[in-house]
Amino acid sequence: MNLFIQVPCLNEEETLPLVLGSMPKRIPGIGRISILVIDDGSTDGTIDIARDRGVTHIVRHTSTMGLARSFRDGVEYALAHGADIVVNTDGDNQYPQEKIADLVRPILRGEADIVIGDRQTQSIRHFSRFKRLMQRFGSWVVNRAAGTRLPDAASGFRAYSKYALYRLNIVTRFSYCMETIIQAGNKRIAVTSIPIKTNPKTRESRLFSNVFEHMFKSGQAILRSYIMYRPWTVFAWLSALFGILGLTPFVRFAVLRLMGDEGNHLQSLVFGGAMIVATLLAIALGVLSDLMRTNRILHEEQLERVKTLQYGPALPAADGIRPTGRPGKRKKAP
Ligand SMILES: Nc1nc2c(ncn2[C@@H]2O[C@H](COP(=O)(O)OP(=O)(O)O)[C@@H](O)[C@H]2O)c(=O)[nH]1
Ligand SMILES: [Mg+2]
Repeated sequence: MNLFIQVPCLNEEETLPLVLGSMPKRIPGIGRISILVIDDGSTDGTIDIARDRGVTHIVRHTSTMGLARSFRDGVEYALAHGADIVVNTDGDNQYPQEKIADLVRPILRGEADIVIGDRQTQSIRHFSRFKRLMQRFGSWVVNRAAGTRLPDAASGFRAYSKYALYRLNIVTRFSYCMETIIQAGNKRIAVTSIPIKTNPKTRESRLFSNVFEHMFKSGQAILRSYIMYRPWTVFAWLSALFGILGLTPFVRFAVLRLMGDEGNHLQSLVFGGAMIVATLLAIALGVLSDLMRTNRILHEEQLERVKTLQYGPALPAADGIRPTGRPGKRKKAP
């Protein structure tokens, strides 16, 4: 089994040595461990540090393209170089590299295809109460959208099997963490999590300047992914809501007429009419997005086949035919 540990970096010269210095040298069940640094257009000495410390796998962007793109390019590189498992960790030394062995274990055993390091955010001291609450709420929303039960949806410390990487396609620019969970849940990819303790904070987050920005961007990513996978749920609820709002004034008008009221109730009827138009629009959008969903599924199947041709076959955990794994239990579809 070939493991690639990828570290996306944007100006991480100060903390990258700590990350590289704490990488595991050997992991039971893993034949080769390769470190991959993805430099997203850093202007400091990140790349020199990586080379000095003996990193030979480097993906370099000439300009900053963002974390999601860096993740995708890293995965492409790792798969092209024979990765069976890819672990993602951050360049700010937030995550405990010693835990990588635990992170890949469920994959080696054929029990899961994605393993997430649960930071146990409720006990992180430097998180404010509000941030903790938002972390919990964010994870709850993601779990609802994905049909999963994961305690820490925003954690970037994860292991992915080759199979999971074949099936995931990242399309949003931000918050690929949330997006991957929603995709995994809807595609019935086995996801699990293990508890980890994060290292002391080295610096402020560069991805988000404050909690509200984090919430806004994550919310956007969740909504977009959800509409992608469950368009009918969204548009059926919207059309039901508009439908009720639209019919109410007409029913009221009919009842009042029967009771002998001669008024024309123009305002409420105009409002009702507008709501009925909105209902029809929501139904039409539902039909269109459902057709697009069918298209997406076909495209994704094609992409999977292309990846299989490019990088060789990959099997899901539930098949339990991993070389080092014991037979996995087939999960019941939720
Ligand atoms: N490629 C890329 N990586 C970034 C960018 N911003 C932050 N990172 C990396 O993403 C990881 C997480 O960033 P960090 O600032 O610690 O955000 P946090 O997850 O909110 O703590 C680190 O490895 C950073 O080097 C970016 O714009 N592009
Ligand atoms: Mg960080």
